[in-house]
Amino acid sequence: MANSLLDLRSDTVTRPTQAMRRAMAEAEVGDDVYREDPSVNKLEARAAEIFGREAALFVPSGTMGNQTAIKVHTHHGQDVICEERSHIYVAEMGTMSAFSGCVPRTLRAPDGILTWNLIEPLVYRAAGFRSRTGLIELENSSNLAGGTVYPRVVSDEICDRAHERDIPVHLDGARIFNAVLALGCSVIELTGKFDSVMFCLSKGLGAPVGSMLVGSKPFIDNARTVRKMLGGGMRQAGVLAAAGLVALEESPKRLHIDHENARFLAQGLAEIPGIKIDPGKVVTNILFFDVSGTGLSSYELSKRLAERGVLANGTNPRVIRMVTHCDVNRTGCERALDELRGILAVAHGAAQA
Ligand code: TLP
Repeated sequence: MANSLLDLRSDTVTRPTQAMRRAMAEAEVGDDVYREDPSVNKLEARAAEIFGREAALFVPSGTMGNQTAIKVHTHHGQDVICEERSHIYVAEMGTMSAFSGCVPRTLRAPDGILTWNLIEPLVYRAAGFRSRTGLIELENSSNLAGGTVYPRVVSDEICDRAHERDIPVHLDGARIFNAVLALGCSVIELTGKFDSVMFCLSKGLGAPVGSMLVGSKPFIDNARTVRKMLGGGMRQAGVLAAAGLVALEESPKRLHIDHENARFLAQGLAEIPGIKIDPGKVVTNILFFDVSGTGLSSYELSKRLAERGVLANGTNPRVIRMVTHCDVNRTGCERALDELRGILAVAHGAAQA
């Protein structure tokens, strides 16, 4: 990997494996809008089985999966309670308002992990005075809070209390297999109480395209209609589903490598003067670190890293995010740390001269 580009910007950058490419080339296909694509049908059946649900739906992206779920669960004018760093609020282009007519009711939780105690004061179900709570949304792992995870008791309690009030709960499980690994439980144990779950075949699982929505049969029937409204009826999508099936069966087995590499990076970063990170908080494949003590902004540091072939995004002027994935190995992580040390040595040398 010495001279090649090392891409730590996201786990969305992975390239399909040989097995995925072979499966894509050989995929049986049909028109999925007629529900005649055998590869899509197989993927949906398998996803439903793994999540212990009645049905599943293949969607082009995590964003479409989340926004489809919001549309199915809510009515115009309702609130969606979510954490202030949640992807549905920060990075889905205001679609919950533009498409579903909902108001994001956000709050900040330590490490991005909401609890029922934090949520309860925001819940409003009576008619007449305020917009009503239409949906609660959790994200596990919580991307922009640093890949943190919801302990099962916490998310179970939120679902139970919400259901007592007839409020549905949607899970953005873009990286649910990372969360499951970090928590040491099964997918069904961790997600069983949610009304709907979105998870990504791309990202950590390495498929080139695609996400899944899982839930009850009536929910998925409605979601299929909404997916078409959004232009997500994909016809011969079996070429993509075939890669997704390989990702679903094979990739969860190797995610521990990404978690180990993220921890290794975090420990190395913590030893670099001027960089702040708590390696103890890095439990999945995402890490954020504060570079303000280095004398360089995150953007300047990212730029200098890129000049040395290491890509990592500044998320605000002080903070850089790195994400490990199947196209990054331990040597790559060592290289990222070496390049960072080299850049800072040059910068500090220049400052002293
Ligand atoms: N996350 C991307 C960016 O959009 C921030 C990334 O690089 O991490 N939910 C979560 C928790 C996500 O992190 C993402 C993508 C999505 C949903 C959306 O998935 P896509 O990109 O498939 O629409």
